[in-house]
Amino acid sequence: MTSVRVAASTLVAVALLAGCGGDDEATGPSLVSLSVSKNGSTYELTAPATVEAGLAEISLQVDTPATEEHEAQLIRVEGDHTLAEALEVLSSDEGGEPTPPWLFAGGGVGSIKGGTTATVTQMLEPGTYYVFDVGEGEGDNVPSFAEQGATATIEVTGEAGDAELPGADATVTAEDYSFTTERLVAGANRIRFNNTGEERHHVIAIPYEAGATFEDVKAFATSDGPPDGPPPVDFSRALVTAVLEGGDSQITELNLASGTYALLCFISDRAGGPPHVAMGMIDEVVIE
Ligand SMILES: [Cu+2]
Repeated sequence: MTSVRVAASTLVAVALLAGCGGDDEATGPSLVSLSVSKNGSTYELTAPATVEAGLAEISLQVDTPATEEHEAQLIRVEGDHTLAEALEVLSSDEGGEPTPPWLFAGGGVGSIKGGTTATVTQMLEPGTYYVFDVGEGEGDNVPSFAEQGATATIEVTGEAGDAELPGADATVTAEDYSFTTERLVAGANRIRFNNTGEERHHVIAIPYEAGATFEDVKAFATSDGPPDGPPPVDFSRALVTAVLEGGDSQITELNLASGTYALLCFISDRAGGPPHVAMGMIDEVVIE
């Protein structure tokens, strides 16, 4: 009882300090809590049914074995397109087909290991969003976790306003078709990931294996046939952000070790075609 009364009086004090109980400025970003869990042989993704438009802090909690990697990619749709339609587009995307004009990447939380959580901060425009765990288990041609049930729908309501993203320590900028980075260091980097291009991009950061060169990594990442020899990068330590449309940004975290990383994008143009890595969207960054 005491804590409830303290909380209530704190709210009154905050409202008085804000000068106006209904002031939007005092409410801060919308908190969007997502979680993925394993339910027998299927997966479940929970999300709030509605969220206020504007600045949003989106967190993902993954309650699965640590050997699995999960993510929460937001997809915004225009018009009356169902979750099943959007999922079908995403599930067949590997062929590099054109993206329908009603489907947009909406950010979200990139890949994280089971038993961990991650948070991003970004703007949410009003509209219908579907959340898909586009990760998948080991093996070829396995269904994504989204195809095994890890999906949700969020209606974003109201006006987006013009709030600014909070500050970050470092930046990673994707354009068509390259990356630039500023101030990345060993350890936990709170980064601003900017997509200043026209196309959709994400960033995948993968550490080099000892002795690997940029030429080795480039040859491996762009080879058509099966690569010969062991990979020059350590996929088990890959870091993956969510996909953003051109012009969008989000604040996220990259936990880097010292060493050399390849930065890659595997998304294709809206018009279809090869993944961007095959168009030269691969760079390296040395972390100290
Ligand atoms: Cu790209």
